[in-house]
Amino acid sequence: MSVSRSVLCALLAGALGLALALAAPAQAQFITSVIKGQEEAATTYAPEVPPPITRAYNTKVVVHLETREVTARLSDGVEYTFWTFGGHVPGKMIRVLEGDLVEMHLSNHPSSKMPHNIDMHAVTGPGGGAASSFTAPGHTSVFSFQAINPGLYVYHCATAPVGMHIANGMYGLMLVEPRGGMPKVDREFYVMQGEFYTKGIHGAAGLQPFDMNKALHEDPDYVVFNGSVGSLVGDNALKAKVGETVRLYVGNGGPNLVSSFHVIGEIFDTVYPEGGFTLNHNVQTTLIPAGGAAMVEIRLQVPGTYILVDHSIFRAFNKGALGMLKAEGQASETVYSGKVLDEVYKPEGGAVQSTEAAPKPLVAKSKAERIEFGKRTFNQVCAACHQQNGQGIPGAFPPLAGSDFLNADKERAIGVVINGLSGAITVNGKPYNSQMPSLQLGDEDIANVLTYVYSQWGNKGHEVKPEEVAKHRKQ
Ligand code: HEC
Ligand SMILES: [Cu+2]
Repeated sequence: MSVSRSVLCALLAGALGLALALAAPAQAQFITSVIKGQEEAATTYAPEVPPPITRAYNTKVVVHLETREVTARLSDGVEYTFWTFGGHVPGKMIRVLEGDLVEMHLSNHPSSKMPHNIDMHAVTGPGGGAASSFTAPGHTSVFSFQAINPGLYVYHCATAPVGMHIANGMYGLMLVEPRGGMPKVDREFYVMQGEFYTKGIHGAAGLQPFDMNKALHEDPDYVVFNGSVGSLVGDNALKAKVGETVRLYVGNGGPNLVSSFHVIGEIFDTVYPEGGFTLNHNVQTTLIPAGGAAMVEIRLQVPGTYILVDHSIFRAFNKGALGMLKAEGQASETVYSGKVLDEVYKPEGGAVQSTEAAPKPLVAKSKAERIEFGKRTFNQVCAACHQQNGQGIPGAFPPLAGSDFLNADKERAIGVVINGLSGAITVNGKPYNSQMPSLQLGDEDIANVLTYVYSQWGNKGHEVKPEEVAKHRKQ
């Protein structure tokens, strides 16, 4: 009994050793691979995908990305100030080869109000590069990494408040192509989902500011592909021919929602779930997590218009997560016999009903209670930028702790929290020239949060009453 067991153990150990020996060389090969020469990365705006890499060696790939804050169309009649990598949402797609040395140059355009950085999920290293790429407006940061693991990876900004930078559109995809290349297909497209949280409801016209509260509640007004409603609809539809194979590189920037990615009228012949290389076949809908990606492949057999959706279906028909893939060519009546209608498809946008009721504010009965309620609001809303200890972040967010600016003028402080603040200011002798958004807080909340702030960190201890906030609004 004990003999046969030890024989079995020896056999197992031998088999394991053999497996390890077989696996080891391939691993070792690319990590220590020689880097030959240097080239500029091929990058593309969605829905274009950079061409397949045909090199049979590793090189240093130089990637230039520029962060820019731009006001552009979110939907018909609706504008939004996007924070972007490369001026568009999603950011430019980057394609490198497994084992390449990637040298990232991140430039923040001088017109930016905010510092930005980049967390690349393809990076093996702390913060995915974020710690090495914090970049003030008008500066460039450089860092490099080896693309060790093949796959499809999200990159995004990770500057505080991280959620706000992502919610404003700071994400894109990087493909680390496996050695030997991806299998050949006829067409490749780049599609990335993301949500937007606006002060007005879906369809409300004009320039819409970011709404922090809706973002906290994960309740977006817009869920879109490639940065705007209709970016892949009508004339902008993806186009292919019957008989062709199509691969979609699909990312999800979030910041909050998981996508149930589906193409109406098609079945994914192959899915690379989560952007890795365990293949799945014959899939109807694939989950793409926030901050994740997948490759899906379709062979087009029947002409017509196929609709890309997030199958959390109100998002598709009421919030914008709808695109089109048009296939032209010969009908195949065996595969599909019905009449195929190809007409302009009008999503229901604009007519969304809202029954949003304003939440009841916390009404404080004493100064102590006001401070207690204000602390909650501070931690939920203000701490993302000014930090929980009120110290702020040098060069980006001014301190509230011992702030001469705050303590000098209570009326002005009320105005800052009601309206937000932009332009050059000096706090405790240090210059700031950035932007605080209007946070859409009610009178009670503002009174509470400012009373809390004044009660902390050596500040002057003023109480701010809701009546004072209301009075200030009327001025
Ligand atoms: C998204 C980031 C952000 C959030 C959230 C935010 N602020 Fe600010 N705040 C800023 C920035 C940036 C400035 C400086 C603006 C400038 O340079 O003109 C600022 C300036 C201020 C100032 C004046 C300067 C000073 O240090 O005294 C006050 C007061 C202030 N904020 C209070 C608040 C309060 C209270 C909250 C929460 C209700 C809040 N802020 C939330 C970014 C933010
Ligand atoms: Cu950013």
